[in-house]
Amino acid sequence: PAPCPGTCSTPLTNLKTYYHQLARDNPDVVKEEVIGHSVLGQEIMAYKVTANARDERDGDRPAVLYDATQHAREWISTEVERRLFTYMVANKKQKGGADIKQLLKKTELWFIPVVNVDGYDYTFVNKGSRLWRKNLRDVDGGGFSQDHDGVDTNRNFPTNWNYDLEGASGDPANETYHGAGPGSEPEVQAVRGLERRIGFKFQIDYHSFAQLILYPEGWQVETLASDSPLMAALAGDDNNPAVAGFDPDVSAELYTTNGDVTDDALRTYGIQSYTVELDGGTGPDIGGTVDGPDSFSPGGFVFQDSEADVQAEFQKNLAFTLDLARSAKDPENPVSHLF
Ligand code: 0X9
Ligand code: ZN
Repeated sequence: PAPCPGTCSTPLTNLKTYYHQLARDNPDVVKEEVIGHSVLGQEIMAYKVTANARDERDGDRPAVLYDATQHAREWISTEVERRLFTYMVANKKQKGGADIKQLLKKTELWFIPVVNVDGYDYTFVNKGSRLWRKNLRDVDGGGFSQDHDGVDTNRNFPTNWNYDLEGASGDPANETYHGAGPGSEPEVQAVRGLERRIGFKFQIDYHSFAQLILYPEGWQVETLASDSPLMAALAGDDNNPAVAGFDPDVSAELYTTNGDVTDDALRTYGIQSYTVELDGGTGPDIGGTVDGPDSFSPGGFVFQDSEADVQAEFQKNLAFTLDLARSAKDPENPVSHLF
């Protein structure tokens, strides 16, 4: 199928409208921003949630970045991110319990709902594009084709880009094609531009579907031991993980990848950056696909079939999200629901 971002599908437009309306209705705590444009020229959005969002200068308070959907097909990451954002805004006045009111006075929470906007759009075109992962870069200039185009943005970050091509590829046909050069992709530049400008204390980059909490480094097998006891402590251990049922680990333990966002964020900007691999669910695919879900089995990238399941995935992840937000003001003395 041919890509037709911005015209052939509505989910991205609907998502944008959803975030925009919450921003418009809550100008006290939300500021909306365009942080860059995709390969096909679509806007990449970010939302800052903090007290007096529009008067406070960006980055004046300790900040945390939550971003989602580098990989187009990982729809659960988009939906969990949406609910995290909604939760923070909806509870802006809450003093008891999680005390979001106080949290927003002390910290800035930033959300990038969809890093790979073109790719996300593309997964809604039809069955043949539902499992697309990369961006929509026309690598060979001959018109976009699934066979030999697209860059995996999570292999395109400059830190250790092309180091040994472990878990990354120089072949445009490959699912993990790393791009023409370090940071060549505009989606990557948009994320890095925000990282550089704000200087986040923590980051979560949401993916699916391995149920993991991963932390740097992940670029070579020799880095199997983390040099960040703080990140490890916040992630928890196998018996007591920060997200129930997930395995915390150094990311090289999963597999090495040259040029992922977390290694780059830590090494370039000192951001303690996690990959959280959500549970992709096991139910039938509910579509958004033009042809419908009949006899179509996208395996672990299935989108949960009920709002209750998506809500449960969000609920399960909320505590860790809040841990990082609460720890941002003094990372040396982290706050965790685990200890
Ligand atoms: O491969 C990825 O980019 C992530 N997994 S996914 O299945 N969502 O594609 C994990 C990246 C974690 N980083 C390292 N293992 N270095
Ligand atoms: Zn992913």
